[in-house]
Order: sequence, then structure tokens, then C-alpha cells
Amino acid sequence: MARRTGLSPHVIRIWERRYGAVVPQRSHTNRRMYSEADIERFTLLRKAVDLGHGIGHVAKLPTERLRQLIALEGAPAREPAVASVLNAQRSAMSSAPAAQDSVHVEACLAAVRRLDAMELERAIARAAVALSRPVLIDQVLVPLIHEVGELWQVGTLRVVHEHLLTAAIRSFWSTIRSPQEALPGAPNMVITTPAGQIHELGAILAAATASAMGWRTTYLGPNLPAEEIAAALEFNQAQIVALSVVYPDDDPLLEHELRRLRHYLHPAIAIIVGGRAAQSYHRVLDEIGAERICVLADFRERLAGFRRQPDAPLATAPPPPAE
Ligand code: B12
Repeated sequence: MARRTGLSPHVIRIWERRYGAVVPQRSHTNRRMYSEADIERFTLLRKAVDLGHGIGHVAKLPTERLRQLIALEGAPAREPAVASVLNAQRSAMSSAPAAQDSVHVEACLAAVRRLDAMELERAIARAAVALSRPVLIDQVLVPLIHEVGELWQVGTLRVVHEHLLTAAIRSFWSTIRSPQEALPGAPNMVITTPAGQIHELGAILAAATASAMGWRTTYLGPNLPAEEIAAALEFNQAQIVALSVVYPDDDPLLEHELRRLRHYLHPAIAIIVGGRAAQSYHRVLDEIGAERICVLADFRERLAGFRRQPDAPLATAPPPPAE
């Protein structure tokens, strides 16, 4: 397959998984079985990428359209009319998700594989210079985290690789965050994960998303009991608490913690919960009036539409436990 298409097995897998470029059939032992049509499609996609198209722009094009594209652009000399068709096609495609990011994902992933902390930090920093903050988060960091998670699950990477990535993202977030980012008079948000939730990257990404939009953010790390979260909201006069819930999807302690949190907060304080396991707690989230927002783009919209309450509500956290 790799020999016939000119693509490495790794790229083939990424194009399949991340971009849905080809959906191969599976054998009864779950091995991928590529047809001639799949091979042609990968070959056309490789040529399109060689011609300068981002894989994200072309991955979902019908094969016939790809053939036309290669025939048009691969031709040695171009008539002016052809050039204008190409430009029209390019601008039509530019509304598709950008894919300049895949280069950055690959660079970061290569550094993770080599367990090269310095190179990983450099690769993230390069992406941060080249891309806007939302693109960096949505198109580089999120796919990178998910990819590392999958490679870890199948045993290609080890937990140390995941730890390296988590450490790099945590340190990247603290270096890019600057107090100047917060707009004057900006509302304040507390971001954390509830007690028992140790996966913190979703919370870090939510914090990075909010602070890039000019919010004052207080990121508290993971695994906080309800009364501490409420105390942080009270100290900072925060109006939103954003929580990330990733694993597991059936923790009764978490339900209890969420109810306790609601109990300590003024009803006007918004509780926003995201993360891959948030959906599993929809009942308790509905019960406490929390908003479930699992896509960072929706989070941005929500924050853009946020209106400060006229009289800032307070959380009423219980006093700290006696020594
Ligand atoms: C990093 C990581 C770890 C690290 C965590 C380190 C740390 N300090 O955070 C460590 C090694 C400790 C770890 C441990 C474990 N992990 Co883990 N881990 C991951 C990994 C790679 C990233 C997790 C993460 O932070 N995701 C958060 C974000 C990036 O992803 P997301 O939840 O999909 O969120 C998206 C949106 O919902 C949104 N979002 C997220 N949060 C929020 C919050 C708000 C407010 C908003 C608006 C949006 C939002 O943003 C994201 C981007 O779109 C994932 C892989 C993955 N695909 O997620 C596995 C994963 C979550 N882990 C998994 C497992 C199984 C475990 C362990 C049980 C492994 C073990 N055998 O010990 C333990 C559990 C520990 C525990 N007690 O909970 C599984 C869970 C499978 C499942 N059934 O759900 C995953 C999916 C890996 C896998 N593919 O199998 N893990």
C-alpha cells in the first residue's frame, strides 16, 4: 500500500482517521482491506498535496473531482482560463477546514515519539507563531492530544509519551498566558476539574480559549472539591465556572460533587461543563442547570455572547475545614 501510493503507513493512518479521506473495508479479523479505488484515491490525494493543497481541503472531495484537479493543475502549462478555474476552485475550498496545521501536528507528534521535550516545546512554539490561537488549539493541540491518546491505547506509545505531551502543553499554556491578555473590566472565569477528575488538558484548553478571548481566567489545575471551587469563585467574583469531565463516565462521586457545587453558588453563576464524558452526566447537569458545551468553537460563541450580570453574584463557599 505504502509502496503503491508513495505515502508512509503513518500518513495513511492519519489521513484515514483524522480526515476521513478513505474508509477501507475490514476483514473478519478487523484488518483494513484496501480496494484499487482506495489506492487510487490515496495516490490522487498525495498528488494534490504535492501540488500545494492542504489535506484538510481535499480529503473529502469526490474522487472524480480529485482527478479533475490533478489533471488541471498537474498539466505543465496553464491557459489563463484554466488558471481562473483553479483560483475559483481554491477559493471554494478555502471555506473547508484549514490543514496547514497538519504539518505542525506531525512535527509535534515526531517529537513526542522521540520523547524529545525540547523539540516538542519548539514545535508547539513554532505552531503558536504561525497560527491564530483558535487554530492552534482546535487544529493542532486537540488532534495531537487525541492522536497521542489513541497511540497510547494501542500500545504504540507509552504513558511517558503522554506525560511529556501533558507537561509541554501545561508549560506552554503558562508561558503564553499574559496578564495583558485580559481586557479591562473583563469578566472572570474559574476553570478546573471536579474532585476525582484528574485529566486536565480539556480544562487547560478551555482556559486558553477563554483567555485568548480577553477573559480573566483563573485556572486551578485538576481535581478540586466543590467547596474549593466555590471559594475561588467567591474570591474572584467570577461569574462562570468551566469544568472539564473526561473519565470515567459513571462516577457517582462526581454527581454528588456537581450537586454540592450548585448548592454553594448563586443561581446566576453559570456552570459550563465540557469534556468527552460530560454527556454521560447529562441528567445531573440538567438538574443543576449546568450547560454542556463539548466543542471549543461553541464555547467561544457562548463567551462572545456572555453578558455580565448587573449586580455581580457571589458564591458562598463554606469556611475552610479546621486544622
Ligand atoms: C492525558 C491523558 C491521561 C493522563 C492525564 C494527565 C493529566 N494531567 O491530565 C493520565 C496518564 C494520568 C491518564 C490516566 C488515565 N487515563 Co487517560 N487519557 C489522556 C488523554 C491522552 C488526554 C485526556 C484529556 O485531557 N482530554 C481532554 C480533551 C483534550 O479531550 P476531550 O475530553 O475529547 O475534550 C474535547 C471537548 O470536549 C472540549 N472540552 C474538554 N474539556 C472541556 C471543558 C470545557 C469547559 C469546554 C467548554 C470544552 C471542553 O475540548 C476538547 C477538544 O475538543 C486521553 C485521550 C483522549 N482522546 O482524550 C486519554 C483517555 C481519556 N484516558 C483514558 C484512560 C482509560 C485512562 C486511565 C484509566 C488509564 C489507566 N489504565 O490507568 C487513567 C484514568 C485515571 C483516572 N483516575 O481518571 C481513556 C478513557 C477511555 C474512556 N472509556 O473514556 C482515554 C480516552 C484514552 C483512550 N483512548 O483509551 N490519562
